[in-house]
Amino acid sequence: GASDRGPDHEFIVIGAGLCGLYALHRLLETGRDVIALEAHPGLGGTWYKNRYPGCRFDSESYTYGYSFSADLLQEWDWSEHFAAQPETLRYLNHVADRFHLRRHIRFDSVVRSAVFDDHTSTWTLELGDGQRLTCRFLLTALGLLSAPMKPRIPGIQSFRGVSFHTYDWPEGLDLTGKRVGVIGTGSTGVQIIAELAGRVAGLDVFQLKPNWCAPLNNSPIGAEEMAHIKASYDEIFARCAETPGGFIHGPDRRPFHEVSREERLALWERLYASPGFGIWLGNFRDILLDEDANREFSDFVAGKIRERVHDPVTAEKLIPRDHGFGVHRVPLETGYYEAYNHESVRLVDLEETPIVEINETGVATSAGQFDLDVIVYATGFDAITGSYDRIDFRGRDGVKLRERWADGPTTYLGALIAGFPNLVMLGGPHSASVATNFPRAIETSVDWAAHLFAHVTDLGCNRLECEPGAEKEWTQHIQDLYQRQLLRKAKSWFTGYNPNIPGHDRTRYLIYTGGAPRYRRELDEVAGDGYRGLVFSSPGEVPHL
Ligand code: NA7
Repeated sequence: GASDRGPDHEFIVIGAGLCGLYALHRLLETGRDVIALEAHPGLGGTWYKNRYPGCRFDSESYTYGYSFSADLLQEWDWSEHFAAQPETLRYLNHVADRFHLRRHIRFDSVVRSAVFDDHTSTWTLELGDGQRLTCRFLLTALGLLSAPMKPRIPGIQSFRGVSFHTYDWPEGLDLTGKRVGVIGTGSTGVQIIAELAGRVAGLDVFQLKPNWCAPLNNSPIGAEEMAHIKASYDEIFARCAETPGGFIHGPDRRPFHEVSREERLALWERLYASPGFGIWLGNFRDILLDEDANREFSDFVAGKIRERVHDPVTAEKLIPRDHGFGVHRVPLETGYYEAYNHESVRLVDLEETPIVEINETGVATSAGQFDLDVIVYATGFDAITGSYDRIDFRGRDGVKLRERWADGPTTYLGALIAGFPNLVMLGGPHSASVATNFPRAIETSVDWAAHLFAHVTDLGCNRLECEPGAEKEWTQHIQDLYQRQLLRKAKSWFTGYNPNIPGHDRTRYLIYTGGAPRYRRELDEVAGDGYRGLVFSSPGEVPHL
């Protein structure tokens, strides 16, 4: 625990990805004593770990950079509208160097446990190597998709070839001449499949269920266009601030049924040919709320799939039947559907012919054996709460967070947890960072937390926590917000569904679905109300809640 001299640090941030880096910068800027602990040998989180071929943004590059520094915006050039992973990782390293963050990051530091001491109001962290560190305030920037999940398939250990989860793509792996199997067709699988098709000896895609994908329509950014973007950053960020998703794409709020079929089709053709998430987030709002509107648009996209995939049987298998467009995260693609026109690419429909086992030489389905040199598990993550479950968080009275959250997260504002004083989640469950343009949302969360800490200091306090009633109300609010949306029925990581985790086979309310502007308003109102629902206390006193 903390000694008489107080904790080792005033603040510890867990994670040095996009969110942790900004939190570090923001606290250092105001003269705080802070370090970040990063599990991996390098910074960048998602962009450090995901190195699979084809990995790139679905956010416009120039809406993904940090907005806090005008100088940074003016000096950084993006090479493409949707930059590939190496460029984003370079960007984050540039930011770390530019703002002298690196020396405040401790790499290779996996946090195993975090235990709150009620008497000293401090947190004690235990690292993978057994080292202990104490801090007054603990900030979590753990990432939304940082706990990879391999499938539970019999015999998975017996495969003699190379196999790995997409999160752990081996460096320097050469796939030339190899027979590759990809299991999983979410955003990650879709990017990999499109990239590898025709470049390997054989590509077998093992599809549990298809997703609705749409064209990314990426293109390079030339010098002139970059200059124009730099001159427009104020408008770009103002636009992102007003849309629910934090993108430049905002919904068309005209009632769907009042717009003629002709006009709808014209809009859809335009969106299908336009870059980025416009087709999802710049479409009629009703498509995500109304079954009929959703069906009509889904039929439109199904028509596109049929046009792009030559073999009609394969095309039908690629069209989702169990959910409509946009209720899952929409993978954006470049040539994904055309991948299936290559002779060397086979689609294995696991609903029709399930996997029986993985054996020494490949994957056995009920239709027979698929011999492979490499198996890629593109099977996703224990999303949003998985990274929290991997750390043994203990709050007041030894309460375990894992147990508190067994049926789904409970939070206040997606930032605080009752019974876990001095812990502030940045971009955690129930915040708007999930399912929106992540950097825009985490700037909101980090800025709000920074103001909160300034408030604590002004009060001369060293402890903050939220009232259980406030947490209860917010958690209910999260559930209520889901009810308006078609995505409430989705079986994807948006609703905490995961076929590989026992018990995650029903809806868990993980994300704030009220849109980023409303989320920001709710945070601002709480702050303006003297931090309604929060209790502050001074050294020596323990509040009674
Ligand atoms: P996702 O979107 O969770 O996709 C995982 C995929 O793996 C999805 O197609 C799953 O099918 C499939 N899956 C999961 N378990 C299995 C098993 N056991 N057998 C076969 N197939 C399986 O993860 P991604 O990495 O693609 O994307 C994550 C996010 O990263 C993405 O949304 C972006 O925001 C960035 P299912 O859908 O369950 O039928």
